[in-house]
Parts: sequence; structure tokens; C-alpha cells
Amino acid sequence: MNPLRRALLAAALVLPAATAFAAPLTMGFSQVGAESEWRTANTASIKAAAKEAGITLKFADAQQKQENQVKALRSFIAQKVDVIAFSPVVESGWDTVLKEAKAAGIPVILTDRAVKVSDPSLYVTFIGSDFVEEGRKAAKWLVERAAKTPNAALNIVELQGTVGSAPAIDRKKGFEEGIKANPKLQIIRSQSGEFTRAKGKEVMESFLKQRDKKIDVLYAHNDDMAIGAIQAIEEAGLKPGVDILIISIDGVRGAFEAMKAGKLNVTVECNPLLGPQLMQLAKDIVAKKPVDKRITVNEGVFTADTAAKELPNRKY
Ligand code: GZL
Repeated sequence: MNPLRRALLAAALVLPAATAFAAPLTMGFSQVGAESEWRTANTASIKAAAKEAGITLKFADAQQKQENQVKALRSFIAQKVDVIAFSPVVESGWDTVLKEAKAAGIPVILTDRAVKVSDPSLYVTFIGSDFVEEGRKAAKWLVERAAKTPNAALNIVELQGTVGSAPAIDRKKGFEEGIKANPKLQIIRSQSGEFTRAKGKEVMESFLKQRDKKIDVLYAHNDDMAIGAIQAIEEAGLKPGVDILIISIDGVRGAFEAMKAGKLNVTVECNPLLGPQLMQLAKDIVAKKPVDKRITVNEGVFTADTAAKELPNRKY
């Protein structure tokens, strides 16, 4: 607990109850980076919600490096923040620093992405999307689309997210599960585009150069890589969304604009606006109120035919 809060609470114990008041909470937040439109919206939501909730936010951008997140968490522990929250860039390698937070008596909230740890008591709760379900929704759209041409084999290339991250692992798992029943749907190439437009374009260029198999579908683990790939497809003289069907995930504004232009076929929503729920969770946890171990968010699927109508309603 931070020294100011301890002093104020000690004062509150000796003052008449009527004058007792809660000191502002201090949250240490370690963010993955600034790699995508989704991440930008997620950061904006967290900062705005902390301000709205009167929570003092210590925010650290890890630039997609786990070692920077570990350093940030250790710094928050040293500063004796009231609560730590973070979006783990990858699933593994967190046990040691989370044990340090537990030993310091600082509760930890996982937001956006999950971790694999030996002891689930190392974090209080995880609020974020169900990435396996997002992969299944992406596959469902393709299976239904493929049913219109039952004899056509469809070669799929896949742009994976950050290697070792929960969304990359789970979106791949859900998609493969969803297409398994249709042998005509085959993933012929799969590589990480690191969730960025630039790398997504670079990897798609390399896929297009390999001429041994025709590419019919691109499955991208996020919209930013899909948008980068769209540029590569156009530079190769092909029509994105027509010559190569494109399925992606996030539902950011850039995806709706690409769908409106007929260059992207479908995006599976992954809601980044977790800030308000995160701040309420922090207050409840510090007030020793019980919270669920796993909190998910409701999300939809948006196709090109509704993009123009939906675009004005989008909040990120
Ligand atoms: C998903 C989030 C992913 C987004 C990407 O919750 O972790 O990271 O899908 C972002 O756009 O980079």
C-alpha cells in the first residue's frame, strides 16, 4: 500500500467516522505497446477511465517487450502501488514477478491477455475477450461462405499475431477447430505478422511470391495486419476481398473503412474499451469485495455489407 494511502487511512482511524475518507487509489499499469489501432483504443480507454474514476495511474508502455513489462511491474511493487494491472505481451514467464507482487501484498489484475502460471492465485482476475471463440467466429464465416461453392478447394494463408501471445495461440486454435470439418479448407502458409501493418504487409508479400499454390483466403489475427496485407495484394495486381477473401479480427475503424471499400470481407469484434470495468474492478478488489476470476466481454461479427451503416456507430 502506498505511504500516502497508509497515512490517510491511519488518520481516518482516529478521526470520527463522519470525517473518514478514502485516499485515491494508485494503479500501476503495464501496457503491451502501441502496435495497433486496437492497442491505441485500449490505452485511451484505460487512461480516460482512470481519470474518471479518480484513480492515480502510473502507465508504462513496454514496446512489445516482456522484459520491459517485468521491469515495470517491479517498479510498481517498489512504489507500493495499491493495485497492479497489465496486458501480458506473451503467456509465459510471469511466475517470478507475480510472486514478488503477491509477497508485497499487491493485487494483480490481468486485462486483455491471459498468462500461464503455476499458481492461479498469483492474479485476482482476468478481464478480456475469448480469443478461441473469436477464431471460431472467423472460421464460421468462411465455412458458410465456402458452402456456396461446395466443390471449390480454398487455400488459406494465415497472418498470426505476436508469437507466444494468448490472442495468437487461441485465435489459431479456434480457427483450425472451426475449419476442421471441411477438408476443402486448407491453411497452406502461416507466419507471424506481429500484429502490425508493416509486418503484415511484408509477410503477405512473401506469401504472394511463392507461386506454387494459389491463395484464395487470408485469415489475419488482427485488422492491422490485414490492412497491411491489403496493400501487398493490391501491389501484386490482385483485388483484396475479391481475388483473395480476407477475414480479420478486432473491428477497428480501419477495418470498417476497408470493408466499405470492398477490400475486406469480415472482421470479428474484439472490444478494447476495457477501461471502465478495469477501474471498477480495482476499486472492488482494494475494498476487499469478491470479484469473478474470469470476466469476458460481449462481441459481434461485422461483414462488408453492413460496414457503411455501422461505421458511424463505432467507438474505436
Ligand atoms: C486482443 C489484443 C490484440 C489485438 C491486436 O485482445 O491483445 O493485440 O487483437 C493487439 O490488435 O495488438
